[in-house]
Amino acid sequence: MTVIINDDPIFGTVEFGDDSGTLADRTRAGDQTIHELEGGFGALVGDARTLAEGASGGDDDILGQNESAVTVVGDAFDMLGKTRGGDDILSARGTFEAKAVGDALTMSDRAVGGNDDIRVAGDFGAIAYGDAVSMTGRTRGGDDHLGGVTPFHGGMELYGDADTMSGRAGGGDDTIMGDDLFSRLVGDAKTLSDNARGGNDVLIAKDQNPTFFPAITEMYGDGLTLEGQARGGNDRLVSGQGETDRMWGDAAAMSDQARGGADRFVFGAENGKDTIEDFQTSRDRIELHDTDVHNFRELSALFEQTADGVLIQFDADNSILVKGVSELHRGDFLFT
Ligand SMILES: [Ca+2]
Ligand SMILES: [Ca+2]
Ligand SMILES: [Ca+2]
Ligand SMILES: [Ca+2]
Repeated sequence: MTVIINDDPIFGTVEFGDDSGTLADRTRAGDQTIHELEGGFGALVGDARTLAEGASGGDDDILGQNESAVTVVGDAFDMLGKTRGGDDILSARGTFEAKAVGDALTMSDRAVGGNDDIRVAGDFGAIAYGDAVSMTGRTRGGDDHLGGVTPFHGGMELYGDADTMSGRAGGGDDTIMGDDLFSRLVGDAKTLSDNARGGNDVLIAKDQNPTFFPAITEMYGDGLTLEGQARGGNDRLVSGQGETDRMWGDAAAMSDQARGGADRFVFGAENGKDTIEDFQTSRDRIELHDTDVHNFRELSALFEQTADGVLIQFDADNSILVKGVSELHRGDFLFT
């Protein structure tokens, strides 16, 4: 039994799976299937407006399709106190813009996100967060799977946990798959600050579809920015075939006290023209799978020192630029 309200100040019409108010006192919300294919909804929410005081979200299956913009949320607008999100299956398709949030718009206190499976498709833009837009307090993100498409170059942004993580928020171990066109894949959040901690994530760029424009994928193992004393996780970033990947194992910008993890950068044959932006010798590693190069002696013959770092030039169309390093050693590589 779902509840529809028509007067939400942000979303207009909102459909809630269980309750348009607050669920508390150890209530467990039901497992709903909500499929709205006709549009007219600003937001679909799996369980309630607010989960508080021991409440937990159900395991919902939610699909929202709209001719303008649609937002699909797995559990609630807000999760606070000791609450838990369900393991939801979410799909948002907007003719203009699609947004999906695995658990709640805001998670605070000791809220824990569920393990969600999330797909977004927006012709002019798609964005998804595995757990929340904002995570504060001692919240924990779940282990989510995210993916999607943007047919018209709108750009897709996928965040394993949140937009912002602060306090002692911790990210889950997420798996994030890219698109053919422009994708930004982020293991944890756009910004991690205070004592936030990133999870151990897997980011996979999609192989280039030759009928499309050249694909560009930006991958960040933890965030765009690590502030305060934030810590990154140990992430795995997998290059897509034939496209341009820009890869940061940790973040593009880090404060003096922030620390990254030990990351793996993974490449196969026909990797395209890729860049590793923040390689840390003797901490991170580069894995080469099924390439024509089988050992370090063969590989080092392809090294070229440039002003930006070491360029590994396989051929005219395929290379890896390892920025900011003056030399690379045998121990920096794995061959399989
Ligand atoms: Ca739910
Ligand atoms: Ca989640
Ligand atoms: Ca997550
Ligand atoms: Ca991470």
